[in-house]
Amino acid sequence: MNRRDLLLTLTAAAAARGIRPWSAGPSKSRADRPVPSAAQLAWQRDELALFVHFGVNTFTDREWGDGTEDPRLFDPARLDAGQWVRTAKAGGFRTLILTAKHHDGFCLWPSETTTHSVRSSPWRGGQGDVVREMVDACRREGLGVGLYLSPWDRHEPSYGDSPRYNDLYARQLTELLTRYGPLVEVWFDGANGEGPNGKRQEYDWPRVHRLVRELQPGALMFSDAGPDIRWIGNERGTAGDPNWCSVDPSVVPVPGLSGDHIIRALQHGDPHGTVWRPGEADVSIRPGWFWHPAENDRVRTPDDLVQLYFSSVGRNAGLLLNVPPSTTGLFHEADVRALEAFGERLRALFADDLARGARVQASGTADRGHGAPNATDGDPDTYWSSPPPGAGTRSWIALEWREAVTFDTICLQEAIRHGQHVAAHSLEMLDGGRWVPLARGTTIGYQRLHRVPAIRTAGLRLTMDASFAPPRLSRLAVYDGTN
Ligand code: FUL
Repeated sequence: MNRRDLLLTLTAAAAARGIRPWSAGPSKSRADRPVPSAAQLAWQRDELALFVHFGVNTFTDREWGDGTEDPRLFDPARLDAGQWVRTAKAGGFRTLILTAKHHDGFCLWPSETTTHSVRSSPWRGGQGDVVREMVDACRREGLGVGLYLSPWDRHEPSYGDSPRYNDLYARQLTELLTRYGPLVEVWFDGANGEGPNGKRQEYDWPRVHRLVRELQPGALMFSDAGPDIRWIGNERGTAGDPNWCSVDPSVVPVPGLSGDHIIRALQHGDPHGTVWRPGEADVSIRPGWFWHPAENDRVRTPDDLVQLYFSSVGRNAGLLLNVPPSTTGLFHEADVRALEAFGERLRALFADDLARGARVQASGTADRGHGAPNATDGDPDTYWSSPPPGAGTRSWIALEWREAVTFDTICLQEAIRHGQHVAAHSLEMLDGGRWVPLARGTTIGYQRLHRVPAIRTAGLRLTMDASFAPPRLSRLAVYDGTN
């Protein structure tokens, strides 16, 4: 959709609901629009989480076990969760999310609910607990912990006998929620295969959600239906454009529904949505989620990982990158090298914000204390607050350098603590004393990254072309990724 069409669509859709985008005149108050919880805000600022798919599939070279796997297969000779955590840290990741149980039903912790677990394996003489080892390693290094408990369980005989299995699932979840201290994220998918008795399992999502809220009030729940973080609608690590954090909760009421309109809603969110539910883009560093020896030379390159960062975190989503340990219990050296190089690339790219050395001006400031320099002070909690523009005008913020600078990356952030409001924006650069178009985009949200061909200029101007409320910009940063 071109920009004119986008504006028309937004304006028409908004008018139908009594909300006027900013370019169409003064808007309703910001209070009408959703904002993140403190935990959601912290989650968005974390940006990167590492997914760890590990279990019996690692040893059978499969993606989905059928539940008949012998627990004695599980015997990672050199398991060291410290290596996972060190690698995650080197890559800039803030949280690790482990498959405590995948669809095959094998539990990586010694659950009281089943013998199909590490307890029946030779690993650590049956005394081991992978969840515990990962949690301890994360705590030592100050990283957050998340757990994935697959509802679909191909081993458990009660699966399909809905109330009975729901009780067992609640007990497993309770173990995970009570034994390991605070969790950042609890990860659910909607996979819902047929039970051994041919019956379809009806999951009790309200019960699951209540349990998490009660036992881990600070944890965020992920699924395609949220309620706190939504799936981004694909497993390619690419958020939609635009990507709103707000959603209409009636479109995806429970996990596991399918349909084009649902995928669209997950990809883009809804600018008129009443609920704040940011998107998370899950993708694997290899073709599969689990480790397969044949894929050791198919690990994503650092360039490719940086590209994923731009298409997810650079489009207002979180990135959940899967890195599967091998049968040794360690990340393979190819994955470690790629993650370390990825971390170095990002650190180098974002090391020197050229906006810090620029003079910054804006079309206006709504109130004292929220002036334009707040957008370039590097503090995510301060912001430039624009007053509502007069009729026919748009608000802008501009950087001017005494001497021309070279850059190819521009980072924009809204102060999302106060909501996501910008629907369209454009960037211009100074060329021979005139402002000429450089790039344009739709919404901003937590973060919108623009990559442009490297340019040399003494000025950059951001104009807000449409917004649902006067915008608050916490960040306008400029980087040179060419060296
Ligand atoms: C899906 C599963 O079926 C895949 O095996 C993988 O775990 C992916 C992250 O979620 O629902």
